[in-house]
Amino acid sequence: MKHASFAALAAALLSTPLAAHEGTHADGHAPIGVMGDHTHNAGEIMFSYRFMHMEGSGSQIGTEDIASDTIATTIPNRFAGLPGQPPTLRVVPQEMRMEMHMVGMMYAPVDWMTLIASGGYVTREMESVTYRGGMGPTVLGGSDVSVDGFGDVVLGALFPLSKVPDDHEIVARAAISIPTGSITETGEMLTPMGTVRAMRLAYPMQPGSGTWDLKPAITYRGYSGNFGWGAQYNATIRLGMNDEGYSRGDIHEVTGWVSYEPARWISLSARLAGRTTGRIDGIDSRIIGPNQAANPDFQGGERIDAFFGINLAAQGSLDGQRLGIEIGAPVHQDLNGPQMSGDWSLTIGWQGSF
Ligand SMILES: [Cu+2]
Repeated sequence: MKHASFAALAAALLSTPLAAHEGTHADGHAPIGVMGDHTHNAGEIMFSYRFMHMEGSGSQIGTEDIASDTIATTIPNRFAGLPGQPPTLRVVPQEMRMEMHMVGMMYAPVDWMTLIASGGYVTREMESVTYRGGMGPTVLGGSDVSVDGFGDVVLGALFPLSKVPDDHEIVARAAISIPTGSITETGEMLTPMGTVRAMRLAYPMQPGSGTWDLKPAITYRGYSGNFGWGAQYNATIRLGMNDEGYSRGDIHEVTGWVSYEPARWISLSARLAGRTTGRIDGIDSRIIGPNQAANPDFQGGERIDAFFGINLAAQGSLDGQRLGIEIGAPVHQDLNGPQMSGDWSLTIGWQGSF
């Protein structure tokens, strides 16, 4: 009898909306910039769409800003000695924009596992200035190149290691990134000699990584009253080299946030994220130029970003529909440079559970 009532209680708890996303609490999900934070109950399916925008400008070496003229006249070009290659970096990136439309799907065939799939369409744009000839501070002109295409696709699963509705959830992610994105995009660049040449664009412009990557993550989220908090570690571990002979640096990220829910349908969050990204290992023999972004060593570094976010959760008949917005900006950057600095980012996302 006692066992039967426990079983009935457990069944009731699992079948109520409370167990799904901890009800429709707006803070039942992490800030929209965090992936893989929650799982679903058996039979649930969720679709998501995120729009991301990121901008960067100027250059840094380590934590220090460096002026374009200084880069153009003092930083050695690693390709110097090859035909047409000047001794210093005569093409200096000024601004970069990245936009991504990302769609995701989650499906839980069983309570202990939620399958995930996501992929995006990326647009990257970079403006650079070209200095005249092999030396001196005279600007010859500029190039504005843009690339768009599908990025890499992530497939995997989330496992709820511990899940107590309205109290806490611990989620582990096991996922793999499939190299569906192009790494051979080209664009027309103005050379220091005044000619415009179509060439393979530098590493930061390519939509894909070209490598199969492991994407592990572990997330903890907790709640008490109107407050929520969470933390996640996630990584991107490159498996081997891509077809062009290099691999992007591994990424390790730790993020933590707090949220406040003034009403059930709205939650405000503050988040910090620290990330280390390795240099590129190997080299693409077709990415050559007097440009910092063409140097595999001038990639990666450390950065800490601060974010402010809002989660909205529909109530009543639109239950299961969510909107999230998060804006962020770096508070610390220590770059393997010269490398372009990040300025700010925006993520807007919709999530719908069925
Ligand atoms: Cu979901």
